[in-house]
Amino acid sequence: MAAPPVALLVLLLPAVAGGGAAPAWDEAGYLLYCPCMGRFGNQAEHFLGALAFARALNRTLAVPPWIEYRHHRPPYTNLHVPYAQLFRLEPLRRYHRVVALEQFMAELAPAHWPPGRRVAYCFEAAAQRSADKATCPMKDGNPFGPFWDQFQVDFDKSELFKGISFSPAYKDHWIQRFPPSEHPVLALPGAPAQFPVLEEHRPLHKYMVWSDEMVKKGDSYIQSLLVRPYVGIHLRIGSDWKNACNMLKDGTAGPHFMASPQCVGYERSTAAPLTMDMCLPDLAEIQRALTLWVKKTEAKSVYIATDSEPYKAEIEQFFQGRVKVVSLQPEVPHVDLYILGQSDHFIGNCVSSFTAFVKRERDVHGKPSSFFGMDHPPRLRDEF
Ligand SMILES: Nc1nc2c(ncn2[C@@H]2O[C@H](COP(=O)(O)OP(=O)(O)OP(=O)(O)O)[C@@H](O)[C@H]2O)c(=O)[nH]1
Ligand SMILES: *[C@@H]1O[C@H](CO)[C@@H](O)[C@H](O)[C@H]1NC(C)=O
Repeated sequence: MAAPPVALLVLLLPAVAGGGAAPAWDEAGYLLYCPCMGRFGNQAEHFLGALAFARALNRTLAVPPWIEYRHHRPPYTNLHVPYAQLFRLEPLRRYHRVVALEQFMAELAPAHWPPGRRVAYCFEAAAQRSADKATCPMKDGNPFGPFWDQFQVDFDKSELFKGISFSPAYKDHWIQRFPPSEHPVLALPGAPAQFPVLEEHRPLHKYMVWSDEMVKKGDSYIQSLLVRPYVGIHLRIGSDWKNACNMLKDGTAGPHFMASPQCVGYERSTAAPLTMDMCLPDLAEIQRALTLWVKKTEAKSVYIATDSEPYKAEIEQFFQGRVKVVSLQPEVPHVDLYILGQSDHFIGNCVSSFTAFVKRERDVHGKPSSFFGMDHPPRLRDEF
């Protein structure tokens, strides 16, 4: 290939290097946080809450990378995966102003949030654990330390608060307590959000749009492996999950346990009971639900996503070879999420936030879902 003229190179280079000039500084301030709780499903729920909180405070959200715990295979450490590798940033801007944390650090922090002026904000109760009882635990332990270290961030000072929560109802308190003129960058040790995601924030999932790369990868798997219509199932049945579900046995957990409001309902007083079949479906329940939905949808194939064994042979046996059964067990869990999201019917695990991601995505697109142990979940506030 002939070398491009120098003039063209000059025009192209800044664009290739990541968007040209630094974005303008937002006088309304920024919100930074570490997605330091849980794995992908948990981080995604926190992300939606944080997005809503940033908008309530009218601060630009610095969108953090996802934290992936890769301790059993290379690189044997935490990976920080830029948001834009999995999802597009642009659709988020239809809801609120965002900047990737990587871009914030590279292009805005040097002038506006330099070392020496980095303030941490946390609950008084969180600072109680520190030696002087007044320092926010921003970098204590994993994943907190490595998260900020990837950007060479140390905190110089702490601002403590109490008596307020991240609920949208406290928005005016936050603005009065920390006006952006004096507190331009609000950096928090964790997400300013609840887990599980509030019902009113579920619709924000529509702004989480898969990146072109993910769509391409996911669609090519669907085309080459599956025959439509297909039923997607999420088998969350690994040993850590078995232990968690055992807490249901003594009845102390109640109907709200991890992501379960998505199927039992958000209102505690009217919540449906949470059964063992919902948390840890056995082979009999998997057969029952799958046979029902394969028949109803006249499915030609079944896709199994799992954290453990896929029971492929057993499931093939249910249908005596009349249905194609596929389990990819991909390197990255997002491929499973994508394929489940695109299925003609989805059967999930009510307690799992991994399932919850798929359920929300399908709800905002009007696609049908059910759960093991519950064939007809109630409608949630997703259609605004
Ligand atoms: N590839 C793949 N990974 C899964 C599947 N189910 C669970 N995992 C892995 O296990 C993790 C579970 O953590 P979360 O995503 O936070 O979801 P959760 O089911 O609520 O589980 P906890 O966080 O352990 O309570 C996922 O992020 C995946 O890494 C699956 O079907 N396929
Ligand atoms: C919110 O922030 C934007 C961007 O800085 C600003 O233009 C707008 O006036 C702010 N809105 C309110 C209500 O303060």
